Amino acid sequence: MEKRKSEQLFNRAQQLIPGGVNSPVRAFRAVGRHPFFVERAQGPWLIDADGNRYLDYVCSWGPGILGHAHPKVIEAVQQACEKGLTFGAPTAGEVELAELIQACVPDVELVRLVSSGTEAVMSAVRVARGFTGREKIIKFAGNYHGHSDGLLVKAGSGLMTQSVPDSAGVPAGYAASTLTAVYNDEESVSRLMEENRGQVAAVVVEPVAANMGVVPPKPGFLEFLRRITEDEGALLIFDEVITGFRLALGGATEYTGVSADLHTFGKIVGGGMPLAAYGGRRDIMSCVAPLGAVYQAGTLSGNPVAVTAGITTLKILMEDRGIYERLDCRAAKLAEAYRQEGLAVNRAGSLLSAFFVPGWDSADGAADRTGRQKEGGRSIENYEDACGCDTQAFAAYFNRMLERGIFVAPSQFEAMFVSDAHTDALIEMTCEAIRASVRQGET
Ligand code: HOZ
Repeated sequence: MEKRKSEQLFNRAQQLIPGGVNSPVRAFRAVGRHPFFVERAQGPWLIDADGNRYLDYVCSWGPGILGHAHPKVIEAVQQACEKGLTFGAPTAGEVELAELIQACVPDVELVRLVSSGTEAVMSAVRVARGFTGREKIIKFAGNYHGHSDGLLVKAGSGLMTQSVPDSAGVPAGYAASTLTAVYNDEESVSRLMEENRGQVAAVVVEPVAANMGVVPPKPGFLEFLRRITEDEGALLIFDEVITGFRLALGGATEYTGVSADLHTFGKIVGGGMPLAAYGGRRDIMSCVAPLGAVYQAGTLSGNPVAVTAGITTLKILMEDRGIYERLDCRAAKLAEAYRQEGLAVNRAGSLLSAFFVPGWDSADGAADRTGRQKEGGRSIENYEDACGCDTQAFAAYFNRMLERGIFVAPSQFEAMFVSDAHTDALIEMTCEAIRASVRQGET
């Protein structure tokens, strides 16, 4: 595999950009190699600066549900660009996107557009605090909600990849208002609620966790969160930056049947451009300025080009309801290939993770939301379980897949994303690569 141009770019990048990358996991440190630099992407393929082609299961960490550079999205974006890139004033597109989000997720009665998932969750938490007049929040170890100060506590994603539970630079006071519970463990939530009665503004959760690898909620867990937040006068925030429009058009609420008070969206909602959103119950969202006293603003919020990409993507998804079945079926085939090779697999729709668990017995089950794990069998249900994975074995597998031209996330703790551009033939090719890569590691 030719690497000269990517290596040269990485050398230059490291002179000026921390670690040579603009987001840590991209540095490939956890898999012991240097990153490739992308030149372009089309459908399921990424092409790097040296002309190598990779079948892409990172999909820009989630937005690429249609594959890269979908012709309809590109055409709409080109037309939008010709009208101007940013106005700092309202546009018809913002209204249309808000209407589409509401049509997909009816719980979202009022919605505000922002520019990143981090901003969406940070703002939703502020709204929850403003609405309830309380300061504390409960989050779950291994859930990742972006990099705002108060949410970088026992976070997943890049913090797990780098084995740092908390970021430096977060004032102790901020972290003190963030209480951490164990994902899928009702008792841990009840205990925190009891110890902090009347002080918890919200429980913020990834309804299907996808930043410690994919970890679906156990049956009844989200229902429990719904009940306990209602009983305690706290709000339930679904961080749907990954799950929104991916698990189903109606996101986690449609997929699990559980409603939240506030939802946050990113990735797919921006169709591959920097756009995110938060919204929910009208009475709660009415706290947001200029209606209410919770301030939140942004020069590029509702950017017209990003809005166009989002509208076009959502319309394609809405017009093709068969897409979710196709994605589910293809992801199931990948999951089965991993399972047959004796790995622990968690899957929810088109999100999946194969975990390299030391001593994993194929008689053990892996969790899916139907509670499919075998009686008495083990499964990856929370942060501690995920932390027990053999990251060296994962790294070796990652490299073997990449050498076969298949790009999965360069970390044990990120999801594998299936897009509509991953045809049945490509899925079959990937299953072959999985079999060969896993077996090669055993010899
Ligand atoms: N935090 C992102 C994955 N969960 C990584 C984003 C990126 O590196 O682009």
